[in-house]
Amino acid sequence: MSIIFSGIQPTGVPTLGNYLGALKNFTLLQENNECYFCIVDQHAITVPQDPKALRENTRRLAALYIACGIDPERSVLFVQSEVPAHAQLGWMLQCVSYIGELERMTQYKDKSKGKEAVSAGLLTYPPLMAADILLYGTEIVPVGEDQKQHLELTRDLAERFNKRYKEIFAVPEPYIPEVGARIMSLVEPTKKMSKSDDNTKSFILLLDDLKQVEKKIKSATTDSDNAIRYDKENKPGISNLMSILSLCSGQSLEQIEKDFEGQGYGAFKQTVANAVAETLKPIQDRYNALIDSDYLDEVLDKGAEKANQTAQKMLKKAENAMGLGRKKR
Ligand code: ATP
Ligand code: LTN
Repeated sequence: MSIIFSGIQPTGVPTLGNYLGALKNFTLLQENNECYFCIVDQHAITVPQDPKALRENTRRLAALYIACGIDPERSVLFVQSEVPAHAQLGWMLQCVSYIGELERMTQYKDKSKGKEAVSAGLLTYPPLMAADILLYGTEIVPVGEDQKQHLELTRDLAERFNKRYKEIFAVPEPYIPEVGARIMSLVEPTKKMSKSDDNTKSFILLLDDLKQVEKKIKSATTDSDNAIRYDKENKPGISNLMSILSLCSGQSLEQIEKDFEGQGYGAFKQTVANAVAETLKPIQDRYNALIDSDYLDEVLDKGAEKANQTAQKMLKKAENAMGLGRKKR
């Protein structure tokens, strides 16, 4: 049994990429582990957010966590800003981070590129993420490929703090799935599928209308060689659709290659569309039943209470180690 932590930003409706790369694994991991799943609204405000939309997206994401299979009886589900220890430890970890290492983060470079006004929070995003993780004694962090660098920095910060002050933090390991860690854009299959992409055809959102989903998959960029073969370098579009089909249907990539030998892209795309629709339909049904329920608030209230209890203990240890406050608490 390990301690697991992961977070998703409420910056819109999660994509099929978020589901296959992260959410789906969360549900598998909760079977035998102590899990904390967080809606990281404080990370979301590192770029401007409309306050009303942020609240809606926070609630929506909570409902989607449960709709995707997170069981609130087994896992602690909560909103980051409702557990103040995250921001408190985040500040302390900023003070052990170096500006140089933060400036080297590729997510920071990508998100700040070409922008006139970049918030300080976008730069100091990783120490807040490290605080999320370290507060719970986390051993394993399930994430998509894009978060690997942030996890390495989290490990560095934990080790630096432990060495400089006191051994209090567990040093966490990333858990990155072999297939699905990087679901690609349907329009430009060399870029990751992202809910912040300007082109809505490039992503599938978990709450997209299923007819739209079919259309998006049918118009996905492929190639002209008309063979269904997994080759990420030369056939990124087809390989991406094969990964999606494999994860949604449970078939291996080899099996898919065999099944579609000699068949055209039309039939293949239809099969992918059907498999995605079958995956999304039950999630959408459960979501619709949850979104306006009092149950959702009860789960989040209870989650925040449990998370606060655990997080406070670690926060106190860190404050004691650093010498904050008048006396040891
Ligand atoms: P954006 O959609 O704005 O790029 P994001 O999806 O990177 O944001 P989150 O919503 O916080 O940010 O991501 C939640 C989880 O989903 C993370 O673990 C992340 O690694 C994973 N993830 C995001 N995009 C993909 C993708 N295309 N394929 C696989 N996993 C992904
Ligand atoms: N940085 C992540 C979201 C995130 C996270 C975390 C993931 C914030 N805190 C803690 C895992 C553990 C992202 O952008 N996807």
